[in-house]
Amino acid sequence: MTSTQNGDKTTYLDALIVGAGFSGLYMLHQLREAGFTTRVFEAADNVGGTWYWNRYPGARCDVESIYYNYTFSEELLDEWTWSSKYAEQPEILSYINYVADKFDLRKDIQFKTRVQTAVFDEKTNRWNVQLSNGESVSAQYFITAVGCLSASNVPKFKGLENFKGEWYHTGLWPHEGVDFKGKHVGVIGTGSSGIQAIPVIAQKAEHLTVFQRTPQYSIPAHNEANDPEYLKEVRENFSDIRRKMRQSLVGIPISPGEKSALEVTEAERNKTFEEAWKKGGLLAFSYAYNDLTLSPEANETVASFIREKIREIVKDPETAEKLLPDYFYATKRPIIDTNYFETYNRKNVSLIDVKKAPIEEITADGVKTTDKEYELDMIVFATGFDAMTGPLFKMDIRGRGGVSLKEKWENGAATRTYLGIGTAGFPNMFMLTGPESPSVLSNMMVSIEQHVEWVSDCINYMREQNKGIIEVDEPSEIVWSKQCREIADATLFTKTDSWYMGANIEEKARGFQIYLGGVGPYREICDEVAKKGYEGFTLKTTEEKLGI
Ligand code: NA7
Repeated sequence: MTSTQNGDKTTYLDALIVGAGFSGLYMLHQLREAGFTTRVFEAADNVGGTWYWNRYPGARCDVESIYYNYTFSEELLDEWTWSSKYAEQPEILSYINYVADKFDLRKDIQFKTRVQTAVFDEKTNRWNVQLSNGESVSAQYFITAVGCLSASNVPKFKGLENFKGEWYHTGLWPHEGVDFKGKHVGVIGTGSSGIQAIPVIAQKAEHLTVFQRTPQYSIPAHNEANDPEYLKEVRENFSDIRRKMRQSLVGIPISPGEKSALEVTEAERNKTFEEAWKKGGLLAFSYAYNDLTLSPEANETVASFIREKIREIVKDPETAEKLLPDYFYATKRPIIDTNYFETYNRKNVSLIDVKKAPIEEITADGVKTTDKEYELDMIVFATGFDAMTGPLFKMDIRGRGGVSLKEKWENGAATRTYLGIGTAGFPNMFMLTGPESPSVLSNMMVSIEQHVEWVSDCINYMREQNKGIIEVDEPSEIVWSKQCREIADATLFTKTDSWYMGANIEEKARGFQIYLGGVGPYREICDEVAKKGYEGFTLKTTEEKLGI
């Protein structure tokens, strides 16, 4: 469906999509169905996005599988069955491949091809895109479907190049797998990835040394096989479930408790928390009361309950003490695990506190902290991602006047978007689950479908109205970004150093770049904007000049 004009080997498209993860695939499907010439460019050699790269041992989704899939196709919903409550990475990747085949998406995806630069040409009102294979594309619409957690972060440790052993990052895991047998393995990092990988690696390695900077609250996932009767019930009621997911705060059809943690007795609270611990899952604790992420005192009730659980599970009191977190619960991504704290009762596992004795360098033989050197055959970096803006900044995206997105957003210090979808000065560019949308603080599948449908409706509307250019008005993004910050500042989220705040990347500016108002209210705002003819954007025909 692409065409080459004027013998210049440039491919002309209606829409270019970057990334073949969940958002890119659905965007392709929607636009292609509507008759737009569309192509996806993907760096990997297959579909999957984050689920293609994150193949580390124990990788699993922390949103229940029944809510973590596309909902746009009844047929697809009927055809697919998730085997367990929290799907493992290989099963999720099979699902994505199944979707790609079912909707015949691969023919419009170019793999092993990175988008390197994307420059808006003010004369043609099109995006000129350069690819890693030397090809050029001219597209009317430039759509980023790059995910929020795809730019992996290996901290700049001195001496890594001297390490004689093997090293890996959880987010760039080798496809052929890694053999831990007989090895002395070090894991640096105890976020979601580290906490999922550590129990699995511990069972295989000769010895595992965990280098922990910040101890984490983690609660049991209680993963189990999905009961066929339960799945049948879910299928029969899915329209209702989908409606509730869409109207909810985080894309999961559960509402937060209505009471404050401080208005009940300690005994009642402990009973509630005990039930939450038994139930497990992402929201069991944070939704137990309505003020756990708002009030420091309320937060401390849950924090101290989980600390007590850690003390009960971990037999060595010194190790238990090192594992006790002291930040506000849930202000870093809440973590659910399978036997994480229990793993520290194994004889072949040791825990090193690198906040107390920081890592000085990686040596030829292992990791050297200010205390001592640990000899290792292998290092696993579970050190996370340059989140939100990281994947966007990996491309050189330039809008009007040749200004790059990185310059406009001052390397993340002044990120400004309207609805997390567009930004002024970058006409016809749409960001799927971009900064300042609910994104990572929601069930990504709900947010992805909502963004994709909104963007495809918008592009269809443009065609119907004979418009060729859509651009965010600067005042709209000023108001939206301010609103995002105000909502976040009223919570405890901004009081903790986390990747939500950009605090995990040394040179990155701190700032909370997620819309916390909830996916239900957010959807209403986006729908209202569309209903009012895309209020807050300026729409023009390609012949008209856009305001400047
Ligand atoms: P995270 O959650 O960012 O975790 C990274 C971990 O690595 C975390 O424990 C960090 O400690 C640690 N880290 C990062 N840099 C260093 C250095 N320089 N030294 C020691 N330790 C370090 O990434 P994940 O991959 O686990 O999870 C990302 C998301 O994917 C997750 O939240 C889910 O949404 C899915 P810190 O806490 O910064 O002190």
